[in-house]
Amino acid sequence: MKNYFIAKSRRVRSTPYTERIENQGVTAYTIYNHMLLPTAFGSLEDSYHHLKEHVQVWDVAGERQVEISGKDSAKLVQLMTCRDLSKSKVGRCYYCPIIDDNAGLINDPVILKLNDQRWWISIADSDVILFAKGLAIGQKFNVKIVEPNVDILAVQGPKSFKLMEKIFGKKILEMKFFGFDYFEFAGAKHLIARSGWSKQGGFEIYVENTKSGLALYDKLFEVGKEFNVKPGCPNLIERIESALLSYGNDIDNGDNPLECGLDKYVNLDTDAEFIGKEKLIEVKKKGILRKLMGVKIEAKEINITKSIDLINEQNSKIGELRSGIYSPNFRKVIGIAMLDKPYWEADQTFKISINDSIFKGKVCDLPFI
Ligand code: THG
Repeated sequence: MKNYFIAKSRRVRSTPYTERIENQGVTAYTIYNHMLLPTAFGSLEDSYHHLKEHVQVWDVAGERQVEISGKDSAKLVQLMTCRDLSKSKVGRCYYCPIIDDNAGLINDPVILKLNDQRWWISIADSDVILFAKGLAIGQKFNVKIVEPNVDILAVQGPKSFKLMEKIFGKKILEMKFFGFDYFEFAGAKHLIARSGWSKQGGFEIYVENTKSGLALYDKLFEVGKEFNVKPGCPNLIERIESALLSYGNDIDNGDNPLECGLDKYVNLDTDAEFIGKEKLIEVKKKGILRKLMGVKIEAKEINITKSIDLINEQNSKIGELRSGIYSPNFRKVIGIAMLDKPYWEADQTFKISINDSIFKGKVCDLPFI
């Protein structure tokens, strides 16, 4: 596959860390929320093995925040998500599908409750701020909606705990998964959460003070030497093996959260008022007609730039592959696919054409085992 350069401009926003990662050898970017998001530092497989064994620092500033504050902020945030946030607590993160009136996914952010009248929606790649502003205007809500200057640094990998402890002290280890708290560094307070887009453990630092954040960036590499720290980024192999969904790739506005296996984050039996509730109740009653599943394919290589049809023995389309990569762990291509009813059962077989060759594959449950 031939590769092309991304032409940088003001519209394709750089991050405060761009200069640093370019000095450290970033080799590929994608665009995420109109911002540069690194996708490779050389070999994906080398980075995958490193992430599973050591610790990496990631520039994920592209995970932008939509800040909603004011008297009606809780109402607006609830209106946007099908997850019941009525019992949500300050100091916690919540993975929340945002849906429209047709129950189509608008985004799948992490929502942070900063206080009763201030929330951060840490978004995947779609313009949630416009949806929020539209709703607030229509509902005449008393809220302020902005994209604050927050640039997340993720510290991921099994040795992230030792590295962060060295810089911030033992207290950082007390945080539970998806909890957050404030920690001081170089004269500034930083919100740090126990979260991140890998399943190797770690933290996300929501940097608001760029000067202190850059000093912290350098400190992480200085102190991290003994833990074999490297610059990294969300790793396609690791995230598919871990079944972390990517909005725009695995799921989009044409899918509802029940089709995407996000049932855990759909609350239809409470008083929570949100857009798309009636539609979701109807979908749940009728039952879904497609389902997001894992697949394993007897191939050594794949490069997905658009969805690829999955075909059964009768040569009918039974679904589409949306993401995929060769997995060193399973020694075959694994991927995330939308399967039509009734072909979504585990062990269902299919054929797929990759680079003009036909390969055999099998449907499996998510997460992969
Ligand atoms: N961190 C932050 N913001 C983000 C992401 C992130 N915004 C964009 C994108 N990632 C949003 N998507 C996800 C998808 C999955 C998870 C987080 C963000 C995730 N899921 C866990 C899981 O699936 O096991 C746990 C969810 C739960 O049980 O609550 O972590 O990575 N700041």
